[in-house]
Amino acid sequence: PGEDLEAYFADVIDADQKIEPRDWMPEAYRRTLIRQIAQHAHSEIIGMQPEGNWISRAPSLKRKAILLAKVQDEAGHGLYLYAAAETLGISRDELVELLISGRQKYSSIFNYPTLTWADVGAIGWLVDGAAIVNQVPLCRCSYGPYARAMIRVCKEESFHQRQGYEILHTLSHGTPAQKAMAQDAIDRWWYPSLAMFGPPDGDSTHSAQSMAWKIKRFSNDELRQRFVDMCVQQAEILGLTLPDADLRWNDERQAYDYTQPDYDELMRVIKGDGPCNRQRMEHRRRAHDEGAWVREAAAAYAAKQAERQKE
Ligand code: FAQ
Repeated sequence: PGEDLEAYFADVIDADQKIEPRDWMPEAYRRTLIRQIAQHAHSEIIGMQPEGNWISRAPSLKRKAILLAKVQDEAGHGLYLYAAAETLGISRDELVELLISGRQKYSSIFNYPTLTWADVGAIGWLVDGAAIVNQVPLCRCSYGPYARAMIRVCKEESFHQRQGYEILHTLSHGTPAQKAMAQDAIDRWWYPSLAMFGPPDGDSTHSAQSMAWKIKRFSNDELRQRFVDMCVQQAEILGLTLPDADLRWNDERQAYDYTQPDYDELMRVIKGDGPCNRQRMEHRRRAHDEGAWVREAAAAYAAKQAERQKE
């Protein structure tokens, strides 16, 4: 590239302006964004499975309608994100192939099972809560299409988080068995949710470069801390306990001290060896294969329309 182009790119980043699809960008910047946005898109799509598991067993028609809407939102987020990734010069077909062949990842969190209805509440409160903490700064990411997609996604995530919190609040103020079910769900989802923020800063391979490019605005540990600080008070209001005996306010740091998640477990889950990795991938492959006729029909229809326009 010419020096002018590189200087222009650096100036845009420096001035907190946006890089747009037609602008020159370093190849590594493009590759990092494709990796992160694709992983994010795949997470939304795979993330429909754990909650989808409860649509047919939601405890009331109202709960079912809310959950259906939430899972549909996740499909929508996946689509915005695939569209944002496509502006970087990769096709949707390629992205789907990279997921299905296991060459691109999705968030570790979706490899844990949803055992009870309370898990739907815990996912909303903790998993969507963690997603918001991670994604609000991405609204200021240096790549325009990703930043803009995040604004809408975050608004919907806020509703998702509230619905999860409300499920847990209802259970926690219900019968002793319902309260115990809510507590059990929090006990199982707390540490996997902390692990969503990625490895600790010292082991995070991409953070320094991504922060210099203003793709990431805060480090993994900074966001994890922010999430812990947010959850403590919310748990108190719920009347439920976070499963960490060492959780305490640190006056000096003005933040809560807390127990780190098991990062060896995170690495195992990322590498494909979590409780539900195989099941999630099998389901996605089967859904993709079963949808082949829809893609073929849509392509045939588009070809026919294009042919007609020529006439
Ligand atoms: N899971 O150097 P870093 C949602 C990988 S929310 C799997 O720190 P980076 C909403 C990482 O890719 C979930 N892999 O990496 C929802 C890298 O591997 P690579 C999705 C992980 O990128 C709720 C390696 O470890 N949200 O879907 C994880 O700078 C309910 C080294 O790590 C996003 O994707 C992990 N937890 O920081 C939907 C947000 N952590 O690629 C449905 C956007 C790390 O070199 C239902 N992404 N890795 O092979 C990000 O902010 C970043 O990519 C991080 C990781 C923070 C996740």
